[in-house]
Amino acid sequence: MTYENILAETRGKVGLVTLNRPKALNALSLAMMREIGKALDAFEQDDAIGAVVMTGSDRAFAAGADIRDLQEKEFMHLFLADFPHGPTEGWHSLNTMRKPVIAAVAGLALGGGCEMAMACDMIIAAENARFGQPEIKLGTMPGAGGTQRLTRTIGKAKAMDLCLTGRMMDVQEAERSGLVSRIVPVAELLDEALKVADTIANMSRPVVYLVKEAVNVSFSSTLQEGLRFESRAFHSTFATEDRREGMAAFVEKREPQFKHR
Ligand code: DAK
Repeated sequence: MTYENILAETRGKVGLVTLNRPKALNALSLAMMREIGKALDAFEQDDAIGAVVMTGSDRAFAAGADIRDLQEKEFMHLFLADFPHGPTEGWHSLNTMRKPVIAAVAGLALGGGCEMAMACDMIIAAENARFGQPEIKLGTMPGAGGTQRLTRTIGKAKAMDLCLTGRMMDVQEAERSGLVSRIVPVAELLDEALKVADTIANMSRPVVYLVKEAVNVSFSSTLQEGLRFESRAFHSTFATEDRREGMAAFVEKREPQFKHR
């Protein structure tokens, strides 16, 4: 399938979504968000794909929601569409998909761009990456996770600092704060992200789903509830063929052949 604002392709078992509005620093137009949603849905449904990488250009992952799109919007439109969570708005797929999504971020990840990266399952960042929630400078505020995912990830002090001043943080600060899992040179970003995604895609898919779900449960549960969920999920891996294969392969000193069953 071809799109106007993104490129969607496969690299082996990995789906790759590249945001492709370079002149607008990949500002997330509504059309682009819908295309992202469609591409993610297609990868989610494709049995040959085990993980997804989402990336932008060397200069910008995404400089936020497209301000020109937002400029004319009124309360009632946003409310009735449940923007950005409504099923047609693209974010929906990112929030609900079971296959892991890696954000490979170079350059700017601002506003909705930072929020989209945080909605992914991990962020691998290039040395030139910068993150921020500058909405306050536009007289509005983050609306897709900037006050929630960011605070849970980097803590109240830094989240307040970023959301109230609109300043950007560089990649070192982002890594120190726990927002970014790895920092790599710009030229190596995509290869590294694809390599990590390929590693995940070669694991047992049902177990990958369980791990992702369990980590995400920690955001919405008490520790007791989360530990209970985790132990039940762990028990259920013993109902898979892949768990049997993984342990047999270890004992027999060979690579496991997971069948995603
Ligand atoms: N929207 C539209 N166009 C943008 C853009 C954006 N967010 N960011 C950059 N561009 C465009 C610029 O207009 C310019 O276009 P031309 O003038 O060449 O046509 C081109 O990209 C290059 O930008 P600059 O010339 O400004 O480049 P600089 O290097 O000088 O500056 C910059 C880069 C990123 C610092 C600057 O462009 C900038 O401040 N951009 C705006 C960043 C920003 O404020 N982002 C947050 C947008 S608000 C919601 C959920 C989510 C959201 C909202 C609501 N609800 C649930 C209701 C999300 C909101 C946002 O993300």
